[in-house]
Amino acid sequence: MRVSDTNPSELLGIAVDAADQAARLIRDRRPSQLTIGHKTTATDNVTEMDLASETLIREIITAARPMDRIVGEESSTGSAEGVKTAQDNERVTWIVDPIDGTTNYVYDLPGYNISIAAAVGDLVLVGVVADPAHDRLYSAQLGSGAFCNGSRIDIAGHGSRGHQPGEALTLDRALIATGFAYSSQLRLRQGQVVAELLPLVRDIRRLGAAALDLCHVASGRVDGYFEVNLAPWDIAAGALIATEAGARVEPIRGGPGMPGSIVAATPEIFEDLQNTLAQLGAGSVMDR
Ligand code: LIP
Repeated sequence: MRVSDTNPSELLGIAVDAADQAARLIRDRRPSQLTIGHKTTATDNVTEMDLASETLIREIITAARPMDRIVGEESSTGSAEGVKTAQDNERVTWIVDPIDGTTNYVYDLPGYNISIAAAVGDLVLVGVVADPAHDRLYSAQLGSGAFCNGSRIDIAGHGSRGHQPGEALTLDRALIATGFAYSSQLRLRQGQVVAELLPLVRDIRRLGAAALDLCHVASGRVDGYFEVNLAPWDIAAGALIATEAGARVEPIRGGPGMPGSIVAATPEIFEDLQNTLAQLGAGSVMDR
């Protein structure tokens, strides 16, 4: 299948519908007592609402496009390898995180979200992230810009929310988001990197959901974001939204390719952040 054989607007419509319905489901039908299971570690949780959300999203996509492939975090094909195998050039592959930020969801904190992307081969054509706690729906189509609730988001236009118009943004004034893996060994090394970064920036945020961290870069709610050891469904949609909003998005220098590592930032501070992370060895924490 060639990218030109697809209709990205159709894919975007399906992704928006699925994300919107799943957002209502997990927000409005949250049981008073969740059933909490665990995956890679005792704190890597999955709830019945992760599963219900993925089932609903699959039904909506399959009803509209029965021939497409779907890889979801909670399904049997939900592994980074599964995504790679599915991502061939013959069909559209949907990359779904039915609840990104499950820990936030378990604790009833805002920041959980639904992330849906559609790709042909390695090329992500559309991305949608729904943030039910704030009634925000972020969306992007490759080459057509990024939007939040239908309004264009553009870093060059809105800049950073923490700075006056015209004021230069430097790394020491930048608010940087990051996230931590579930493995305690890796968290120790990630914490060491953050300890060294903290005095060099305005402050650090750990908001708990990679897809939304990328949307926050897109909308100027943070100035930059980095993380390692993510999965394709954590970043597929958000990386497109951030890029289409004018952010720079790359693997961390010296680290593995995306989704093994990612740094996203407003262009004003991107190089500085990337160089600083490289000096701190942020991309290679998995090798140490
Ligand atoms: C989570 C991310 C979070 C990251 C965690 C995890 P989940 O996804 O969005 O930001 O730090 O390691 O990958 O498990 O909630 O879907």
